[in-house]
Amino acid sequence: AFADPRRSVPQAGSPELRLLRRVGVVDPTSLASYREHGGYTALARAVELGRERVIAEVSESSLTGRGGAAFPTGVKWDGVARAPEQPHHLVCNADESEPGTFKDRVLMEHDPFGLIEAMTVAGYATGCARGYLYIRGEYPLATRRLQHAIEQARAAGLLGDDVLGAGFAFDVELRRGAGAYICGEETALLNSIEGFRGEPRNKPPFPSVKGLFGRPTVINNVETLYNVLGVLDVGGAEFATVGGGRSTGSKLFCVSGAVGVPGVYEVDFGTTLRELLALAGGVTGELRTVLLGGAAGGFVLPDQLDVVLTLEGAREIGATLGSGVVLAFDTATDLTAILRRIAAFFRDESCGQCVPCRVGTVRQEESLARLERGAPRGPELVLLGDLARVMADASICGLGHTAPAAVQSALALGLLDGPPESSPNGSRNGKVPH
Ligand code: L3W
Ligand code: SF4
Repeated sequence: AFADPRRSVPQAGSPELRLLRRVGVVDPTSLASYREHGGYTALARAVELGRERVIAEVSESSLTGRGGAAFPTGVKWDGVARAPEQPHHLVCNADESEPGTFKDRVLMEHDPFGLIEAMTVAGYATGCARGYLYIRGEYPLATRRLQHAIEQARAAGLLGDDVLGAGFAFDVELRRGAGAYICGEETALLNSIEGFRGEPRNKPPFPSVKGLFGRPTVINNVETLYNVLGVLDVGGAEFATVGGGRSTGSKLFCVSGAVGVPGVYEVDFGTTLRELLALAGGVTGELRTVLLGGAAGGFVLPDQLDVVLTLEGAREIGATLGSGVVLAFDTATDLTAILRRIAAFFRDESCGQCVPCRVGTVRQEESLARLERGAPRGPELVLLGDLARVMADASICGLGHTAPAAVQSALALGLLDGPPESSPNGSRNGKVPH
């Protein structure tokens, strides 16, 4: 039901820039079908341009990472391409686990060759002979289709020792996760591939300097890599004309909750949240709030629906686009129960390596439970604010940094019972001051 190309509605740019253009159109089990629908033109173009020019095109496109942190892809690729230590490694982070996300699954299940081609382009440009595709264990169909696509590509000389007969080697190895959210954190993922416990490493050094097996490593989200195909098909300059600022190209959003037609929607950066909700069939019932950016994101009020969906626009209202989660809640929703569920999720998924997160996620959930039972708000809000600050300041990784975000956002916007009030630590909409 999610695989409907009509949900791809970018307003500007060439059709080649549509991430969902092959979804529901191409036969995902057939390399011939993929080629009939524009497959492998980007790799051919990459080889024609040469490594440096490919990275220049990606830099010119201003493409940023779609996993949530929006780091410039060109900068990442350039760093690894220039690193003197060998070998270089490529990793695709397909451990899509943020509650409310399912966009990468749609791409991988319905256009698997696209990801293999995009990884090959990335490997070629950055000098990696081996790519690891780390996929969420709960995605069996995507795993089967990708494995099949890898085998087909190998048989056709599109992976292997001499890709396209162009004199470079590249191959892809699939690795399956085992159900831990934390393995989507890039350094925990690297540890998991290496056979160690999935615990995050301290950063820096960033993976581009010291990553998989201690070597320079490019690690990109699935959606980021699909964008590279469009960059090469139309050129970085044209890609950059869609959207603007740090938000170029289109973006996939996973819209769910109190909307008429939940699913994955592709829109240009710059579309408003109101327009996106309308595309998804509109809000069913009376809207209470929208959670933007997932469990690590922030809430948006009904009078903020004209927020422009760009990195910059989201930041203006103290929110984040994260990995593209849009979760609508109507007035019948028990938001305290939702927040407790989010808190329980982070408590479950904390790897336990550092104290602020291991203890903080437990204390946060306990406090929300007391609030739910009607405990006086004042002391609980002070405690929740203190916990948020400590977790943001002293946790090792993004899970601990962002575990209090939704709770702080809800409190700051007065979404829980009681009159609207600011969080006692001065935070606003989930942004914890350092
Ligand atoms: C070289 C530097 N590289 C940063 C690289 C870094 C990483 C990327 C972003 O993600 C997000 C959060 C949530 N030289 C560098 C550098 N890099 N500085 O850029 O890095 P960073 O550390 O800012 O963020 P992060 O920890 O990788 C945090 C989101 O992740 N999140 C959940 C996401 C879930 C999904 C999903 O399920 N599909 O994506 C939870 O926190 O939005 O913004 O590659 O190495 N100087
Ligand atoms: Fe583990 Fe949480 Fe510390 Fe991250 S912040 S390393 S998930 S305990």
